[in-house]
Amino acid sequence: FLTSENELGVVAVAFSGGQPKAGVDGGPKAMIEAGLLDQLKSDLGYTLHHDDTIHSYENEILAEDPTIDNMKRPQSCSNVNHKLHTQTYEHASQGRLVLTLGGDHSIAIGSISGVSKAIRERLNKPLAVIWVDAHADINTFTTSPSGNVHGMPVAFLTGLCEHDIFGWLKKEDRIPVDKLVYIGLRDVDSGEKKILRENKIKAFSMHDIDRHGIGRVVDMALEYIGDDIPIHLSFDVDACDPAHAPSTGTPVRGGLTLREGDFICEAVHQTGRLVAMDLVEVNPSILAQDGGPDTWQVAETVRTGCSLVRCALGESLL
Ligand code: 6HN
Ligand code: MN
Ligand code: MN
Ligand code: MN
Repeated sequence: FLTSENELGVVAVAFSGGQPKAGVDGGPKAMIEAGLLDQLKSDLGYTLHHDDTIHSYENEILAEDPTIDNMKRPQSCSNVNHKLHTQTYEHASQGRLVLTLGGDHSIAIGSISGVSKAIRERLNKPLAVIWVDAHADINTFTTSPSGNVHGMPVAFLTGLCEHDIFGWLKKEDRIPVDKLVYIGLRDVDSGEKKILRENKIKAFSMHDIDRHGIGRVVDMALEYIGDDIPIHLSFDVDACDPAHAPSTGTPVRGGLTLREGDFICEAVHQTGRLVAMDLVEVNPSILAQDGGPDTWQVAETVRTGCSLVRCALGESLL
């Protein structure tokens, strides 16, 4: 077994500095208040290792944090991710499954590199990453059209881009490009497409899901990773269609149904090789379609996030 049975480390990361829209730091609180952690405890039988703190990193967004090389708030993003890296590393090196609740997707820089380090030390294996997202989040600071760090985490994690500001991210804690696989892509920048092509990165778009069905796509993704490799599932709620997850910073139409999202999580759970999950980009302050407050749509997004986590942690097992 890759993790000790039913031991779960939880890191709740209230951070929004990787993108410009206020409120995504409220994601963890909303999911926890909706009962997520209680369900994991009482319904799924996990022993939770959580300091009962939603770590607010909003106060670590520095007042003075000028753009460097097209990266917005680079020092704040780096500081927060370095702390998070230490937290996921500590959980994973104890053999716990690690659940990171975001926050914007820039936090995957810390969560994945921390788990990767622990898995290498404990098991002497690389870490595979299944990145479920409408976006590829693989812009370098050079290709990024926005300068938002939440569009760049995969570039830093794979070493396709390096910067002194993320100097704490060590080579040996990176993830190999050939153990990375995407599911759900439908809004990929032209610079990112070039990066995906040139590095032969495995990616299943919504088009592939339409063509083959979600079952076959997930099988192909898991076959690609290989049999005995630990998996980190990084799930951006915007992979799901805005019908199910409208309250997110960068929604894109034509996404996964709730069942397709849940199915991915269930299938990854069934491998028995899930060692960590991120659930990110739930923004309870974003009210869909700019049509004014619609608390139902916010609640729906939170419910979707909670459902994805429960499925990845085994809820659907009969
Ligand atoms: N996310 N590709 C766009 C950018 O700004 O680089 C969007 C990124 C979205 C990031 O959803 O985690
Ligand atoms: Mn915590
Ligand atoms: Mn993302
Ligand atoms: Mn996204």
